[in-house]
Amino acid sequence: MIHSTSACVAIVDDDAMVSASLTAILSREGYRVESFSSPVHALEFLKQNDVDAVLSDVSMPTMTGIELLARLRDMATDTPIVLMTGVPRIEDTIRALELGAFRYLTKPLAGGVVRKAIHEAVHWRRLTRASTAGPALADRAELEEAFNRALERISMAYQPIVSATSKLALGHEALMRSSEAKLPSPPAVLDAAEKLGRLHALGRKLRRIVAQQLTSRPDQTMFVNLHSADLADRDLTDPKAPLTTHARSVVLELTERASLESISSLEMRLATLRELGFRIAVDDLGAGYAGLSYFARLSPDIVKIDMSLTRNIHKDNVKQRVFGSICRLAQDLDILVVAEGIETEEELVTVNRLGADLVQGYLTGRPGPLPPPTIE
Ligand code: G
Ligand code: MN
Repeated sequence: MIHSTSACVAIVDDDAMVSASLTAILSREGYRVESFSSPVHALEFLKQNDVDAVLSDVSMPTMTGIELLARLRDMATDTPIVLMTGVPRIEDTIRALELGAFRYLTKPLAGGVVRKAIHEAVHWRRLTRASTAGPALADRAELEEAFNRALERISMAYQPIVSATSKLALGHEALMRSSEAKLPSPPAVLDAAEKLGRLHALGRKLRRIVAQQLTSRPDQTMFVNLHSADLADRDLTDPKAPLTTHARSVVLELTERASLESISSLEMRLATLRELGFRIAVDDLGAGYAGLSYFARLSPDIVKIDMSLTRNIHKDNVKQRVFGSICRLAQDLDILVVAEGIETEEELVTVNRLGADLVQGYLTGRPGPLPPPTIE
């Protein structure tokens, strides 16, 4: 895919061969690539220039990728960093998560894995920037029309979240679906809402649909994704708002990736939501920006571990150890663990053994209409 205004990616790797092949892969995608064999030089460049994503090796002689990440965080940049390592070590993985590495990839790397990680990193970066740099006026009118149509026709699909042992559905995650041709995917709709400053309108619409569903199905526990901007919407905590009346049946999912809010105000808003009866989940743990420290401070009721950690977990010792550590931490804090993106029996067996309470994924149920109530 060629990006309209091409995004800039910095590659940091002391291995010239790896660097050349990554440069080729990403250049073909239309990215502008700056490559550095020395992390020190990369850091110099990153101090002066704004890049959309950094792809860095972990073990390098002058400075490790983890140190580079720490230095960038000291500079208070939001630039997402994707780390790659040939020798995955548990300490590094945990440190990378703490520092908020965007992804932690294991070499040898398939081109597709790199492309996906960088694409998501750049997309994330653009989303966080969107509020400051709005679209041009002509584009804006067109975008607004498309967004309004999308909003009118939006629907929800429901994916079961099941017990890791009994496989019985204990709840469903409500997932946005768009039938607007110009904004065909949930990220496209979110992106448009963000650019247009219409996030609250979108959030309200989604919550209204879920509330309607709960009115006819009060037996359900519904997991609802919140954009961090929704936390500032008064409708969310309005006792008369449609979803608030069902608060005790609702788990609000806060994505780790999205929130850059100051934790103190975030904590206050979450306390209000809890008083209303909502439960709180941290979504996508392990894939995000803010890392484990964020998760610990929110003390959620539920934590959902991202599919980047569960994919092929049965074959990956480091993933197993990270997953196991998160489960133990969660257990100590009385937090339920949901393993996301479970596609195979092997993954299910492994996450169950490591301590996941609940699982969600194509293996145990695809997103779709809510199944009819079971008659007891
Ligand atoms: O970020 P969040 O966890 O809310 O995203 C859920 C998304 O993941 C949905 O779009 C859903 O369709 C998708 N999804 C759910 N289960 C699986 C799975 O087993 N594999 C993959 N690849 N995607 C999944
Ligand atoms: Mn979710």
